[in-house]
Parts: sequence; C-alpha cells; structure tokens
Amino acid sequence: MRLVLSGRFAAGRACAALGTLGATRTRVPLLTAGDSGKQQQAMSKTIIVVPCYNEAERLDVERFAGYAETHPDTAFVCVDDGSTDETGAALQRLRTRNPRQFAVIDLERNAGKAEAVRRGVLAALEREPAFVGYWDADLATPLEEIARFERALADDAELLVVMGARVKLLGRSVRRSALRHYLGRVFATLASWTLGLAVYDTQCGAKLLRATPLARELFAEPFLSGWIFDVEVLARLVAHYRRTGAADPERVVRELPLMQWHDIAGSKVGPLQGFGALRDLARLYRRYLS
Ligand SMILES: Nc1nc2c(ncn2[C@@H]2O[C@H](COP(=O)(O)OP(=O)(O)O)[C@@H](O)[C@H]2O)c(=O)[nH]1
Ligand SMILES: [Mg+2]
Repeated sequence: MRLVLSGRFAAGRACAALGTLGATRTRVPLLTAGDSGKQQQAMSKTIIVVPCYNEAERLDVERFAGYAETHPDTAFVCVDDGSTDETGAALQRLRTRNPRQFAVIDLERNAGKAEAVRRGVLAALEREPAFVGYWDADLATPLEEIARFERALADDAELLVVMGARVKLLGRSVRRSALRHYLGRVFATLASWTLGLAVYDTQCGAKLLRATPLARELFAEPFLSGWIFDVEVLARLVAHYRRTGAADPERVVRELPLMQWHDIAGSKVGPLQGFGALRDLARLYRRYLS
C-alpha cells in the first residue's frame, strides 16, 4: 500500500525519507520537518483528521475551506482511503487552495475507517499540535463544534479525550432516524458494559484528544476492530490505566453533548454491520480487558 502525504504540510520534499509505521510494515513517508513544516507546526494548535472514502458527493469543500479561513490555528489531514470516485480531486482542490491548512494522505487501497484515522492521527502527531482529533467527512457534526472540544481540553489539564455525544435534549438539534437511534443505544449500552465505563455514545464521529505520548500510544498499533475502533481506543485507555494505576479513566475522558448532529444521507454503515460490531466487542474484551 502506498501512502503519499502531499502539500507543504508534508514538509516539502521530506517524502524521500521513508520509514515503517505500525505492525503492517507499510512504507510510509515520515514527516520530517523542513522549515515550512516547522512553521506549520507552530501555527496549528489543532489538527483534525478527516477519513474519506468515496465522499465526492458529500464532501463540502466550501465549508471546510471557510472554516479553515476563519480558524488559522486549525489544520486538517484528509485521508483518501482508496476512493474510486472523485474524492481525490476534491481533496486536492482543498489542498491547492490552502496548502498550509490542508494535507492529503492518499492510501492507494481501501483500508477502512479505523486504519485511515489511525494513519492520519499518527501523521498529525508528528506536527506536534496541542490537540489532535478526527471528524466525519459528511460533517454530521458541524466543524463549529470543534471550539467547544478545544475549550474543554484547555480548561481541564487532566482531560485527555473529549468525545461528541448525540443526546437529544431541548435546545439542541440532534436528528437521527428512530431505527439508527435505538440500534445505536443497544450497541452503546453493550459497549459501556464491556468497557466498564459509564460512556453514553462511543460511535459519534467527532473526537478530540490532547496530543500527549499516551495519545500516540492509543493509535500506535493497528486496530483489531473495523467500525468500532472508537471502543478499542477506550479499551486501550482503560487497559493502560489498569496497568499503571495512574488515573481513573472516567476522569480523563469527557463526553460533550453536541449542540447539533444531523445524520447525513449516504452512510456506508448498514444495520448488518451491527453483527460484526458485537463480535468485535467480544474480541476487544478478550484482548484488552479480561
Ligand atoms: N477511511 C475510510 N473511511 C470511511 C470508510 N467508510 C466510511 N468512511 C468514513 O467514515 C466517516 C463516516 O462514514 P458514514 O458512512 O457517514 O458513517 P455513519 O455516519 O457512521 O453512518 C466518513 O468520513 C466516511 O468517509 C472506509 O471504508 N474507509
Ligand atoms: Mg455519517
């Protein structure tokens, strides 16, 4: 699998420096910092990874570009996960328009959301931002929510992870079909039991982490699971704190009820994936928590 990081974000010609990353031994251009890379680094407080698989129809280039313009301390790493439509061209348009704030990682073959996010997060961490996160390309969670996630991390030095939670409350706009909502609630409850954590919504595609060595550790190894890698990140965190006794995981993770979350048509996750998710929950329990 080829991975190309393009744009000034990729530290110019640093792509010549090849290394290996994770257990898959994929050849990966390391993000060595040239001068422009260092400038970029200094300016990006937050880097958001956007996994994209065949998102040409849904990717709203104007919304991403507009957000970046008004938030110069935020950068995006968009991971084109072997798309077969025009996603690559749309992402290149974003990058060309604003190479300082948009980088594109181009995975030649589809590796799945978990691996795409993992690659993006590891690449982003090389830039040493204060915060690193991931956000669904369909913007079901609007980018404007990022500021609240940043504030939560900035205001509480002990917090490591802030996760969006889709909770339908008065004064908030959370729109999801009843079927997806109830299937989601069943899954979330099982995930919470498995983890032994009072988590409400593991699967929201909007998360922000403080960019610490522990954050890197959480993404260092390829995930066992496909769609429920968010649960696996939490399982790794719980296992870490069990091992070290350094903190209570419930103290370092916070769920933030979103002001807006609208389900966007065109999801690639169907109800059938639920069975795979249950199998993956059992595997996660055995691997990290039993
Ligand atoms: N990298 C990668 N991302 C994917 C894949 N399938 C979906 N995604 C991304 O995952 C995010 C959420 O996908 P979506 O289909 O809207 O799922 P849902 O909102 O959870 O039902 C989007 O950013 C997609 O582009 C995939 O196979 N690989
Ligand atoms: Mg979606």
